[in-house]
Amino acid sequence: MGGLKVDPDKMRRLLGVYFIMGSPNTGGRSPEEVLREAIAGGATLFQFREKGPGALVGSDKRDLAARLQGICREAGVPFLVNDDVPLAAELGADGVHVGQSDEPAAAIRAVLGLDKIIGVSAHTLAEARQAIRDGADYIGVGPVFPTSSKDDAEEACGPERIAELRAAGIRLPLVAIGGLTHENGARVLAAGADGLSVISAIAGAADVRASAAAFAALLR
Ligand code: TZP
Ligand code: ICP
Ligand code: MG
Repeated sequence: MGGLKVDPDKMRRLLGVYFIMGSPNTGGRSPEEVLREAIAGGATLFQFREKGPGALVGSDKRDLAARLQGICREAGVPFLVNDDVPLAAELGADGVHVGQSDEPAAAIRAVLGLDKIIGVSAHTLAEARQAIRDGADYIGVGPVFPTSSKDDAEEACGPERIAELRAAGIRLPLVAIGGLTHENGARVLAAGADGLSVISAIAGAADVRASAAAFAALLR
């Protein structure tokens, strides 16, 4: 506990190459090794998202999370947990990312503490404004492009949605997600995103390190 809410400029920098992964996303490879490679390539933030076919539960999920948290800690990369606030609290994670069907950010901050990073998925201007009122540190907007990594994903909104949110005055740190590639990432940044949130184009890449590095190059 203690400390201050994360500085927005620092938050924007952290969102740059925001890698998301769970054990179903690695094509059978070791999640620890994939995470190490992604960080070596330039991932700036990590979210543990243990969802989808074959996802671990219970103590298996917690133990994997703890190992990945250790890798992040050694590298100085913040470690966030998707949805599971009790797990984030138990591990002392750096924060959480939650969706529209989860608790509001304000309630989560009351549990986790003022200094934790809380990200909220927003698909519309109204949801973005509500996330800001609730004290979110950043919003995740997407799917920007079609994705096969989330079975209940909404329809792709295109980079236009990000430009719309910026034009409407949303200044909160904002990361784009959904179907991002080395080819389309620049368009998303040009539309006003602070960073690129990626599962399959990094976790499923033949060369994980090179893929993360290619995303990092788009930020410069
Ligand atoms: N939320 C919106 S799209 C998405 C999530 C978790 C999945 C992104 O995965 P990918 O493989 O980068 O499209
Ligand atoms: N955005 C981010 C950053 N993470 C997610 N899991 C999501 C949207 C659904
Ligand atoms: Mg959720």
